[in-house]
Amino acid sequence: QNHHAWWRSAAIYQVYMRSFADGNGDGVGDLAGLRSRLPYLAGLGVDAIWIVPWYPSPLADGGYDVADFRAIDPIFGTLAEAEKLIEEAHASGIRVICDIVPNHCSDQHAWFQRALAAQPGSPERDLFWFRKGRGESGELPPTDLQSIFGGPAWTRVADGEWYLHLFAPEQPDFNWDHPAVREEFEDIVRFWLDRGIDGIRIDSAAVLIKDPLVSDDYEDNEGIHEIYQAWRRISDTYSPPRALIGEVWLPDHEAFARYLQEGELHTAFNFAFLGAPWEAERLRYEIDMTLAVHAPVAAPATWVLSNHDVTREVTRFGREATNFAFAEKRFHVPSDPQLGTRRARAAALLIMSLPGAVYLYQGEELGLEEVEDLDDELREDPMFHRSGGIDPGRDGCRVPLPWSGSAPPFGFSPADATRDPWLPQPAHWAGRTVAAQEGVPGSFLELYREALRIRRAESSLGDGPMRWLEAGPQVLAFARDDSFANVTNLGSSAVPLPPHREVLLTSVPLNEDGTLPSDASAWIRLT
Ligand code: ISL
Repeated sequence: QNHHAWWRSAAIYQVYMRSFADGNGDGVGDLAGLRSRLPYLAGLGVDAIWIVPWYPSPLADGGYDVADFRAIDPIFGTLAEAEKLIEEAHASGIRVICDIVPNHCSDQHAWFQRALAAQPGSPERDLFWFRKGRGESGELPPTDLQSIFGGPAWTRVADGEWYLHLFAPEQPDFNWDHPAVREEFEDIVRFWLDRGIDGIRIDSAAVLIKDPLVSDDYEDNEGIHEIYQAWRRISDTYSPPRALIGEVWLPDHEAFARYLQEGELHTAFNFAFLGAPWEAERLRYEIDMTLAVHAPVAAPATWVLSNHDVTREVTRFGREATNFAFAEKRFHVPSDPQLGTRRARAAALLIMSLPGAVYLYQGEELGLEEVEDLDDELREDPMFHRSGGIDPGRDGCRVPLPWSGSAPPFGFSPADATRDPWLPQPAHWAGRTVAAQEGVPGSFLELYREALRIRRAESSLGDGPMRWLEAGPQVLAFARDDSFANVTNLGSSAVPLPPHREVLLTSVPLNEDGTLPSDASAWIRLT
């Protein structure tokens, strides 16, 4: 590992392009919109953007159903525009990460269409997982495996065979035992690196290898590491070096760390804070565990408060009892937006001062909450549809961003737009727009901007050591070097700050007596 590589300390901003900015007025975010907002991102102070899949796709899973891995969906623009974006982002000092989805493709992908047209047992079908069903006439799926989005993981085709899909039926799984699949993806990796991409986010990275007839266990199987070792050999031939970032969602820490060993991925998302309640002891445990997992493989830790798959943190932290990004989606629990906002601000200062890289999800910097009252007819997520509506799905964190103005589309689309935003924005977002927060002291946006500015200026922030400081039971306090410390108070009463020379930034104003209020965080210069 290169100890000064940019991804070890970066603040990486996730762009959910459909909902970021709409340049052509069709109600869907696009490359033109993103390009026009690069000055905003540069002003925010992020080091890189990660763009979720931008490939041609029927959007059965928001673009994670890819029909062609070497092109751009016309709804977003063209390949030439993507290349322009990369160039312009680089000129603004922003690196670009694209999202590769190796586990599956769209059912509209040419390979799957050819497999459907071919005979059972044909080489075309061997690129996927086609199998005969059980029962007298094969009317039962080959196994009882359930898909991650709910319902059977097998779907039957016209000639009676079944194919495997760990996610939606529109997302057939590739057969990674087949050399043609491996070669194809190595070529796709080269294709994007050749276009100047600085890093690749690898979707569902741990589930590629499986033998569904033998076992229901598709996570972290034998042979998975060779795939990424081969990708690493490819990325190592590029200069400057490119980052391989895994979405490695595994409960077993040692198994997780194996993806980060020498010669494999550079870094992976740490989702520990997505499932952790707002509770000091638990967060301290997650922090210690995260650092302990990364240390032996010399990989940078990463911190994530939200992404396009989970309930937004303002809503999560506004719930007294839990902060379970997934469970609470199924069992609606009321949320106090004031409390959630306060805690989300403190959480932001916490993660931005911990060792390693941070991933920020668009809208997080505006303090947006989950939109929970979307009409069922508007919900697109297969998680909602496949669960029969029991799970509201992930649309509520994917609502188009409010940029300016007092009414929808809040500058998301141009004034002469022909369509409304693809998901409706709440009217009260008038107070959350970029324009409403820009330059307003104490706004959510200005807190993020100032935190990112200090993060860049302070050499002890980002990757590097930390040490815990003595603090009360509901308080997390740690120093990054002899001069910088963070104190986060998760308790219900105010606490004194340790001796300090200067207060650099606080999530809410300190009390008059200089103490740190409850649910607040402070960055201080130690004496
Ligand atoms: O398995 C899970 C929960 O039980 C999830 O963690 C799942 O593996 C993970 O969310 C994968 O997510 C990624 O791939 C999906 C896509 O829908 C998501 O948006 C993406 O982030 C399928 O491509």
